[in-house]
Amino acid sequence: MSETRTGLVAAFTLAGISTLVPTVAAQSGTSTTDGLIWGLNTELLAVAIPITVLVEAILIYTVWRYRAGKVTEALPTQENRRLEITWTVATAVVLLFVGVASMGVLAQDHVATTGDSIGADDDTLEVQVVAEKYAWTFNYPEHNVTTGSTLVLPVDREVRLNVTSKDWLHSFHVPGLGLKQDAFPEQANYLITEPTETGEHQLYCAEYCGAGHSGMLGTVEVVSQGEFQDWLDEQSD
Ligand SMILES: [Cu+2]
Repeated sequence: MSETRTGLVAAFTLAGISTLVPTVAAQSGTSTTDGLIWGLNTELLAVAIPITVLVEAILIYTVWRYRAGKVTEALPTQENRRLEITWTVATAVVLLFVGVASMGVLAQDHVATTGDSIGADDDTLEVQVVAEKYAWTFNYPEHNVTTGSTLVLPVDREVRLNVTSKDWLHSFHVPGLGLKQDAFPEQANYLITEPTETGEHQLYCAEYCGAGHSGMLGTVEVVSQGEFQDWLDEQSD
């Protein structure tokens, strides 16, 4: 009995230590969207890693404890109602946590925006993202500026991207900022985010759209607010 107890204590200790790992690895992200997604990832890992370690520890302990030569005959499992209730409730708690944590992130404007819902306020920068075979065009309607291939965004300011297409299905995908949205003809799909770090990110088309699909690339440049203003001024000259 004391051997079993020692094994369980060891398993729980390992599980406890492993929860520290994802906490240390947590990161704030390059945009509010990216931060929310990575935050959820970290939370889920904090639950998944201890469970993995616990199951592996019990498995290894069982293999060692009941190895050949020590116990000669396998015995049928006895009914244990308390144990069955425990693992049913524990599983339910874990699934509930995963569900609630995921919904908490998915329900946010900065992760999933549907239709023309939108919590965009007056200070939000509007950009129209137009996809066509095989290029991207960005239009800043408030500033009368239109550019191709490079989307320039100011840091620490909310931006609302109105993603659409001129011909058929494409998808606006910037993994570095945690952004992805389908582009459909005659339909506006929105993305709301706020870049929190300056830097350059690769833009991909993530919906197979024809022979030039693999070359349908672009760049997203996140610059300081001052640089953004200078860039806008340059464009309208
Ligand atoms: Cu495309």
